[in-house]
Amino acid sequence: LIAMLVPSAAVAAPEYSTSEAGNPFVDGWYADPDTEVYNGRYWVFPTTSKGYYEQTSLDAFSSTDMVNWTKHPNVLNTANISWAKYALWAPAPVQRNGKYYLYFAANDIQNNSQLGGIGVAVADRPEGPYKDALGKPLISQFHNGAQPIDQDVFIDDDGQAYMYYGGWHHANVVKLNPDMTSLATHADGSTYKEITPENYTEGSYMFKRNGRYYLMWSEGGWTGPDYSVSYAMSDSPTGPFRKLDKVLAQDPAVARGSGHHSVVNVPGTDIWYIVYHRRPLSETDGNHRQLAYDRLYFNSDGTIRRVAMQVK
Ligand code: FUB
Repeated sequence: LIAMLVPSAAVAAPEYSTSEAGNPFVDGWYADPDTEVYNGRYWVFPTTSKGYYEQTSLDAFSSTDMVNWTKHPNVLNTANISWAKYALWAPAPVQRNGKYYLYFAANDIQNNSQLGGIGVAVADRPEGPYKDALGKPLISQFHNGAQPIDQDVFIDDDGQAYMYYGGWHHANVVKLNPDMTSLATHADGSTYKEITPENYTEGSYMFKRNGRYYLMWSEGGWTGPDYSVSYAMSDSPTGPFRKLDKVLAQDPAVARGSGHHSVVNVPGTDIWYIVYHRRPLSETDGNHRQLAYDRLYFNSDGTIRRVAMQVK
């Protein structure tokens, strides 16, 4: 794995945190990794996978070579979010105008009838400290059946920012204003546009390659072995999105429950990785999830090849 993922003159360091920084590439139970490259450094922001009442803080990890990782503990904590009493999860980082934004889900409006949903925190540096920008959620209600969780923020080449999100088998796309903390409307005047593809469960993710938009999402139940990732392609960031294939799934020889991923491109190359969580074969606890990544390969027509999960 290491040989594949160091495309240029990355220097191997004498120590690796986890078995030569293969999979899992960091220690500990983590899930839902979202990735960004900030100033030549790879950043991963995952859920601290502990269980609903204990997931009260988020850690981040950074690396210049995706081999040697530095842990940045407690970049965001519910103690600093007035409306977030319980779980904090599925962070989504993005940079704009010199500010670093971290979108997160907090509380569970479905099960606890409490204020919750998708919030946004902002910092001057990738490692934080991140501060709640609004003092309330950005989205706190179900719209089109979508639970306000599992967001991903994507900024298109024309500068328009979109947020893809949704649990409970429904996905929406909303436009963000340039301030990144308020919602804009679509051309038809609506705010929440449903884009739910076939078999969608949660974990939406958007990226662009060669002018084509790729919507990806997780299927199945996240506590089960068959959690997996599928994708669609479109010429527009708002779809329509038709499922093309399942590209990441359990492998009884490697791991189960592989899903809730993100995609990272090595800048200046056509090298791509899928960064995701998976459950070791020896584990059945839903929260025993670890961070892994593997190469993401494309066919000449732009379609994605199925991922071969590496043991390490
Ligand atoms: O980590 C909590 C939940 O697990 C996420 O919201 C889902 O996407 C699943 O990965």
